[in-house]
Amino acid sequence: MQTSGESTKHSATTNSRTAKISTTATSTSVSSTTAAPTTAAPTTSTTQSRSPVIYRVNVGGSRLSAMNGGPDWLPDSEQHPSRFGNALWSGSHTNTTDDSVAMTAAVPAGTPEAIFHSRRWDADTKDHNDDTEMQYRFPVENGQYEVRLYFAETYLDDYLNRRVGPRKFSVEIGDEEVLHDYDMYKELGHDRGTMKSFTVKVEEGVINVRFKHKKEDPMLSGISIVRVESGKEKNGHQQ
Ligand SMILES: [Ca+2]
Ligand SMILES: [Ca+2]
Ligand SMILES: [Ca+2]
Repeated sequence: MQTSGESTKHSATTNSRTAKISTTATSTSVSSTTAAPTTAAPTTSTTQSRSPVIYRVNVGGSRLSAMNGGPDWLPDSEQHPSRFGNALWSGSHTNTTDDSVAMTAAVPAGTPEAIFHSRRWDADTKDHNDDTEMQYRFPVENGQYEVRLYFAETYLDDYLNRRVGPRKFSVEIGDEEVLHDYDMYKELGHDRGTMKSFTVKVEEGVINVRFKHKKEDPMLSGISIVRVESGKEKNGHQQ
């Protein structure tokens, strides 16, 4: 069982929604490009020094070197939780697997498989009203960004999914719900990683991503923030 009996204290400071992310030009402010093959477009090594990736966090694990330019994946382990997350308040914990994780075409080329070997899951308390949800906040200059969330169900297998699952949670970026009752086992099965991308326009200098319980514990393997310019990613460089 991933749920822990550990109680968590509500933190008004970290749980407040100060982020305001406005809608983009289209009718929906946040667009999902879950499985678009374009996200896995091949890149050349010459774009390494101009990567538009602003942040990478290996959620639940240790620091990982970037495989094709851009910033390293920063640690977010039990011992060294990310400064961008709220692990100390949310009651979230980490876990790892040694099993290999297959990756869908939505995962950008050059993404280290190792990011899927570690994860952070947010313990739920008995009283949902008193629970602090897991969140990540990234300070950024105002502008347009792509928020990339890396998911793999490395805990629930068929047996556990039937016994304690399904795992379902929602994700908010700013005040916008971008994933509703996401069931990654249903979508991916066991030990298969994917990336979901959401484009947001930031007007108040911060990107705030929250993971909201529905059933079992929200779980995340990695997160990255990519700057978008003029509706396109700078240099067309993806990862
Ligand atoms: Ca929590
Ligand atoms: Ca496994
Ligand atoms: Ca990870």
